[in-house]
Amino acid sequence: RGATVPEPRQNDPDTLARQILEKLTYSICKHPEQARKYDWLRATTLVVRDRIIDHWFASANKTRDTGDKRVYYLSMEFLIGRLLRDAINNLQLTGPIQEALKRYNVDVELVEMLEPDAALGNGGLGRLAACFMESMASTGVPGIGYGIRYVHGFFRQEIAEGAQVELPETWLMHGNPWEFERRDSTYEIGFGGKVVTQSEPGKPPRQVWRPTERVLAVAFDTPIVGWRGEQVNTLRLWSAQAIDPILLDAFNSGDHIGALVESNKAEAITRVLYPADSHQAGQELRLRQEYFFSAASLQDIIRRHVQEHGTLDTLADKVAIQLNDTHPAVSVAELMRLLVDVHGYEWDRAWQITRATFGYTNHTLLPEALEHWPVNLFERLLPRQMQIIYQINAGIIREASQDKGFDDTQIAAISLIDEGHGRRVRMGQLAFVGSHAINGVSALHTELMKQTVFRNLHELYPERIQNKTNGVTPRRWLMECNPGLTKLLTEAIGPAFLDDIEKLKDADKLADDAGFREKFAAVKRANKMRLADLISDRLAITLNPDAIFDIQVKRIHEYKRQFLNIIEAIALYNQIRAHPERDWTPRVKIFAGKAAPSYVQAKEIIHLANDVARLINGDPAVRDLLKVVFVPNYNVSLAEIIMPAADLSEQISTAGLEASGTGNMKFALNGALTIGTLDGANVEMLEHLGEENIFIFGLKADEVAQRRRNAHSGRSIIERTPLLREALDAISSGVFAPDNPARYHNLVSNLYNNDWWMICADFDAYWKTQRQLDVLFLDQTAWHSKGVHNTARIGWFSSDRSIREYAKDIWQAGPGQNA
Ligand code: 26Q
Repeated sequence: RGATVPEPRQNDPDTLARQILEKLTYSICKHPEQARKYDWLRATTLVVRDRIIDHWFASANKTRDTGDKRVYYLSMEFLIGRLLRDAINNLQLTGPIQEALKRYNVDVELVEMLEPDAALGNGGLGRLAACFMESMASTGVPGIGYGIRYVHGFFRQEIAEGAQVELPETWLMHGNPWEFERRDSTYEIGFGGKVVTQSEPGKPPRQVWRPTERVLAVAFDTPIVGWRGEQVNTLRLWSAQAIDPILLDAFNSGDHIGALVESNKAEAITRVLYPADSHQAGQELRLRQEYFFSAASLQDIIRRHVQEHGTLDTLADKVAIQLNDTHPAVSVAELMRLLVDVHGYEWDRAWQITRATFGYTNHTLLPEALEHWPVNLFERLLPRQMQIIYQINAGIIREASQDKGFDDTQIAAISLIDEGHGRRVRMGQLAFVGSHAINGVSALHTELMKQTVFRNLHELYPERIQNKTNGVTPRRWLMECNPGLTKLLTEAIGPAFLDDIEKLKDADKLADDAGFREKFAAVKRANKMRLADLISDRLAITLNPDAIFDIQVKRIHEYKRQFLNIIEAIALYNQIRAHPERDWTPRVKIFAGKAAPSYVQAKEIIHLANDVARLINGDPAVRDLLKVVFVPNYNVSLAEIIMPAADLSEQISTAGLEASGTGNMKFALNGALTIGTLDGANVEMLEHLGEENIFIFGLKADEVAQRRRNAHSGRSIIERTPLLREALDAISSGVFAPDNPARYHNLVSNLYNNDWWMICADFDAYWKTQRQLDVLFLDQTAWHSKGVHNTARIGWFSSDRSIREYAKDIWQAGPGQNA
């Protein structure tokens, strides 16, 4: 094959500059004099892309030739962000590209910033999938991501008079140079219709699904380059297309609109990402999306496997499929259908192959977020898959009652059908029983899975649940977003940490080195200035770069308790006004995050943050001592500017509710200290960082559960906590919302009557810990020393480590795993 591959490309600035000019001229048709920044982005991307393609072919060929096991990561969401800087960094082209563009007087950073974010995800789950794709490529795991090519990604957020406004996102507007349409990987996906039994003489009868509706799934491939460019994996996203773009009969008979109805309906499947991450809406379109991409991916996997191995007997030896939450869980039923109905496997053998192939990762315990579909909707859309689910269920129930002696209550708990709420298919149970390994995303979360949602299934299959604590990729979340710190670390401990991030440990001793600490502080200050400039440009708010940058950025949710943070800001504001003579540590409270459009309380919290910001920032009495900022439209690219600029990271969810969190890891990697609850991965961060380097407060998960059982309410706490009472009184009084003084009545009365999220219960501990941090910040030596310890000790929370654990314990794939 060697002869057919072009010469490897040179990476010196001269060559790069020449090729960029060539792309600008012949691919974009622009003269350098007329070229806009956007044209330079495109030209640069194409030059970088050429270099990726060589490695992409090589990676694909290698896996095919060696017959190594492949990992398929099925996810409704991939929250990628921008790709150019990631690709340049991983190909080691940062210097040369910068140099090449400088010859045309073009600043590479300004060019990179024009790339739209690929925002094909809501938050943590989607961003984890993106980190995992990068880490699979970086650790040499042949991994293919399967997802949906949404035309409109996660909505753009604007703030109008303090309230969130959702606007459509249009990332594909200028085309997408990273994707390759693959018309030769197109599959038909069916919906609806009926199941018929086919009998041929001498053969057992077969079930055949006859769908009434068919759409095409067309593949679009994006290369994912690993660190040092060696391995390039594929992210394959499916786009829906009508089989007949127009119904000519209808069109010719004058029904011009009717002729397009079908194609619109087909293409609607991949039109938009659902922007809710905590509520299952139960909408038909969502189920269509889930089945559409699951069915397309399985056909693709099976075609490739049969092409290479000639039989599906070996599927589980050569293929691992990971289900990113329950969103692709219908895959379990679909693979059974393909094996039994299409490929003629006997049921038990098919079930064995299926279970050996799938793994399932759970990301939430919130009951309102667990997917369960009405049986009648399921039956109408996917009649054969529904039958298969009943049959799987019968087998599991038989096993539970015969082998394990489960009683009726236990059976009801493990059943794939929830009989209590108008008959629903429980996708969590389906994913569980169809997988050989089920994992949670932090040690605490995995324990709670065993005790709560999957208690009975865990009893039935005690070996199946394991923990895989999340991680983040250090390339994007240190090297690319914080070049200043990366350079400083490289000078201080050498470059070994670039290939093995746990070597950051070598910097641990530098916490006591005054010279290093000063440089560390200078990098932090420069990053804070950069964020302050952004905030000044976008919001016309001037920040004091010597204040504590206290930052909470994440989806807006009651359980994440942005409300607690805002209440603390108000209490602090009241105290500064009451005691102006005290030695207050200046603080900037920064918030960012999006609320699901239908989540009323979350939107009220955004509104409150903005209302409070307006009042406090406009009060000359506090001046530089306290500022509150809500930065609109939080996304991956904004996170890349925010993470390096934080002094203090807020990870304050009600204990037991945040499955893991990953922002917590990004902040710590960039040297911020954490104030947080014993929740999700914070628990393990405490173990790695040491208790003197992280600030833990509040109720623990079992205490929260206990209080909830005992009908805890906030009233008595509020009555005996003046700081809290005064802050809540201020909110209720309407001072923050003069245009609508009643705006926050509900938010506050919920605290008095219920305090479900333990905001009152945790307020005092939170306040005290914040004041402790105030004092610590005045001792910059102590503060930065802890900051250095955070960066040095957080390396374990790399997604490389997570991926190696999945590869070894769940997939049996990747380096060292292929016998
Ligand atoms: C389900 C049904 C219908 C519509 C939408 C959904 C849906 C979509 C997205 C449900 C949940 C999500 C996203 C969940 C999520 O992001 N969970 C986060 O996952 C992170 C990675 O494991 C964890 O770090 C976070 O703790 C967890 O909240």
